[in-house]
Amino acid sequence: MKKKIALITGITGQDGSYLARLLIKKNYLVHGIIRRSSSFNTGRLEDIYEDPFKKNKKLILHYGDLTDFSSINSIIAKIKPNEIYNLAAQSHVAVSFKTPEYTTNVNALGTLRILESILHNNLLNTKFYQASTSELFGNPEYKTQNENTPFYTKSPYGTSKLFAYWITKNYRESYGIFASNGILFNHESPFRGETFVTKKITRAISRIFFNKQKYLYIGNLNSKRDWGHAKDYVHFQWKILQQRKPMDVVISTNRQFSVRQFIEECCKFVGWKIKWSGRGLNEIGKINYEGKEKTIVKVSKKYLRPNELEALKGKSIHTNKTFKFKLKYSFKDLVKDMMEYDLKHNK
Ligand code: NAP
Ligand code: F7E
Repeated sequence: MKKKIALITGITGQDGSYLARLLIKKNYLVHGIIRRSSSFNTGRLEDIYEDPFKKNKKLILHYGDLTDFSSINSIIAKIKPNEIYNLAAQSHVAVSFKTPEYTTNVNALGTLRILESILHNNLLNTKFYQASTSELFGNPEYKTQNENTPFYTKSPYGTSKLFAYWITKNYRESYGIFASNGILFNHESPFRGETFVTKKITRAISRIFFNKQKYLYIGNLNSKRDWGHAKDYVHFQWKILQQRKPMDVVISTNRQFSVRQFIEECCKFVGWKIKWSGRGLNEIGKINYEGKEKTIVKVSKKYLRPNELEALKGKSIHTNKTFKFKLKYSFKDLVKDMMEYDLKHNK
């Protein structure tokens, strides 16, 4: 049987690397778009990376950039994918306040460029997945969020993804493209970028444990998120494109924890109990270390955002019901997986 062909934008990122593994396992021929960078950016793909001269490859990488229509269009025209997963993005919310125009170009116009390319090449049977986000929500009146919750974005990142959400829907309704939005809540893993809060914490606690770092400098300790595991969530990305009809769907764990609780859980993992004192920017976290109190967490205004999305909690009904896939990782399992990896790699 002919192999299905998938194209993943953002294949070098956290989700892209897990999704590529999953699709290879499912016998797809996977193509990925990578950006030119001054050093290798394929670190997350190491175990599936294949020599470009090898025959019968399962993974083929192409240079391209979401800000450059000609690169995107020529790749799509050449490989004619059955499924496109648009995971590429300037995905950091705090950074989007510093680079709003670039963030919009990649996340909003980049999505439009792919949809236009599908149309131009008359690939109306190609299925399209858009990596939408819980950052579309944000009105504190709604304590939990699902597909019916009104959007209220609070950052250039969120607003760029709002455009991408709607343009995906517009092209579905206008041209009949099988185009779906996966509205995914935060998902993490050992492969999470080092400047996102979970990875920053697991890495810092591991390094403090090995006396390689003194403090974890952190922003809003009270911010709450619904954290899942990326390995679980890429299954949904694939499942969403395997449905009979395109859809816009929320994926979440329906549980919520604060940044403070995440730190406490990581400390617990290495046998430390953290005690908090002070308030606001003066708040610190101490542990008992060889009979003495030792400060390991300090709050820094550097990590506060111009506009914060204080709390997110999903109310997904689809994970088990529609997709028949049970989440394998709980909050504790996620912390364990990330801490084990960082303790091993920071020793
Ligand atoms: P990530 O680790 O930051 O990966 C982003 C990917 O996009 C990387 O491969 C990056 O390449 C690539 N990229 C960035 N700018 C690009 C450009 N101009 N042209 C081509 N590629 C570009 O993000 P992630 O956590 O895997 O998330 C995947 C997608 O889901 C993103 O769209 C994100 O916004 C969205 N999302 C994520 C979450 C989450 O909690 N993780 C939740 C909801 C939605 P480099 O490796 O070269 O930087
Ligand atoms: O922040 C707070 C911060 O940067 C989580 C992206 O994948 O998920 C991600 O966006 C919370 C925020 O993720 C620090 O203020 C405190 O309230 O890990 P984060 P995010 O902003 O939720 C969504 C769903 C996406 O779509 C995005 O692509 O933690 N926080 N102190 C901090 N955050 C960071 N980064 N660093 C801190 O020191």
